[in-house]
Amino acid sequence: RISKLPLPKSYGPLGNLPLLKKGKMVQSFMTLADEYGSIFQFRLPGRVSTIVSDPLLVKELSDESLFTKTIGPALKNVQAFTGDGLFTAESSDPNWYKAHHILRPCFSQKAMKTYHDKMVDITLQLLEKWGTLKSLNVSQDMTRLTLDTIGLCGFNYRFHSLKNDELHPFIASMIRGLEESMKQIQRSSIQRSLMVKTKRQFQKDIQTMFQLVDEVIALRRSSECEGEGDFLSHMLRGRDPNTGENLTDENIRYQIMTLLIAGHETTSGLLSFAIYFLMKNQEKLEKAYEEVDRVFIDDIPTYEQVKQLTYIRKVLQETLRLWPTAPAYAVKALEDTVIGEGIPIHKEQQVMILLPQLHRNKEVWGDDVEAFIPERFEAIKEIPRHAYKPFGNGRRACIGQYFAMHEAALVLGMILKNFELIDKDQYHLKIKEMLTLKPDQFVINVKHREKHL
Ligand code: MNH
Repeated sequence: RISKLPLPKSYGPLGNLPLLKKGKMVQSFMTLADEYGSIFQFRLPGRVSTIVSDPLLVKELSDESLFTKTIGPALKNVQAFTGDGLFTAESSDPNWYKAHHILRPCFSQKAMKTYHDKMVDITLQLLEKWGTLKSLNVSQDMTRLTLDTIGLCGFNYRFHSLKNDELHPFIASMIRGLEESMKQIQRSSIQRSLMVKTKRQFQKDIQTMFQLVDEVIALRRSSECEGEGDFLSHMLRGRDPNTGENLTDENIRYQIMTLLIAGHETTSGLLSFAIYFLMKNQEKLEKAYEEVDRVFIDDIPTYEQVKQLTYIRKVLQETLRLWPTAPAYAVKALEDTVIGEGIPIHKEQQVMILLPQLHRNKEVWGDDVEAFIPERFEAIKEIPRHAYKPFGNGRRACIGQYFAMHEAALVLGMILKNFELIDKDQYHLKIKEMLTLKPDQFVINVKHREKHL
């Protein structure tokens, strides 16, 4: 019986902080879980976390009558720019309920049909760009592509970031902002109070992002009819089903920030990791080529054809198993309770679920957990529901999951239909952590494929 949680080596007032490698918090937690087990405690300055990666414990933590999502340390810092938007609102916040109901219709299967042509539009820009480049940075271009896609589908706004060499100011500020939110966790309070310049930059970046959002809203208000049915039109018109209230202007601003950020960073990482895994697993790559050649018969795929990419979908699921791009989430106990075999969790205590480690459980996946095998998802019914949580849990699960999967399958399909992937530098996977995960400095070549008849 585990009743006392393992606590890794502690360093006085710094607690366990020195055990985290700089910029590698998630990967450090994975190493610690290997050593201390699938539940352990971790002391950061001013707080204690419990870190869980055991499927049976996660099953218990997924019971929404006992536990609910809470805003963990990283998301607390992100709140500086996403406020009470969907992602960073507490479940008990009336604004969460309101926005959830107003935005839900934007993410139904049916709504995906209305985004399809716009997603194709942006993907064609990517193909055109890649056709002319000698060497390309995959993660960067995927970030450009997914930002342009969410901008166009959600807000009828064109960032034009694929057309520019420099990163769009919104992305530059967002990347710095997210990185800073993560770094803040790993600083002691003394360090924090000294970093005046960093704080000023953080505020500046937030203002840059707000400015863009305000521009998007102003543009819409000046041209009433554009963007019919997109996220923004729902937010400007939608009402709470219970109270009949609209979203406030301030809340709409936070929702736009939330959807722009949550709606592209994770999908971008997913596409980059998927390309990485396919490039390193020739036999799986051949199967994916076979499927796109069979299903994508024209240059422009239809909505239905994207839905027929069943192998590509498994590639994406397996990619999210190994590197879930939103790698952790936090829940808290609603009342004093006990999990596992007598581990007490007191009311309000936060528990962090560490997804990449949960997804490497050998009892669930077998001994070859590190191997990239999309075929695992053929028998999807056999995978215990709580052993695989790349989109979170319950009411607070990802609202954009269909959006992400449609976009990722479409883009990956179109890339494979057109290009051969060349691992020119024998890329060695290095992961960049900034709230989300992505391959760092992942540079490849592509070559046009001979057209198959
Ligand atoms: Mn998404 C919540 C992962 C794509 C918008 N998302 C979550 C959560 C995970 C997640 C995990 C739960 C976090 C938590 O419990 O704290 N999301 C992903 C992944 C992808 C993704 C792995 C792509 C791959 N997400 C998207 C897209 C959008 C989006 C695309 C929007 C267009 N996600 C959200 C929003 C929430 C969320 C909004 C918060 C939902 C809520 O709490 O009501």
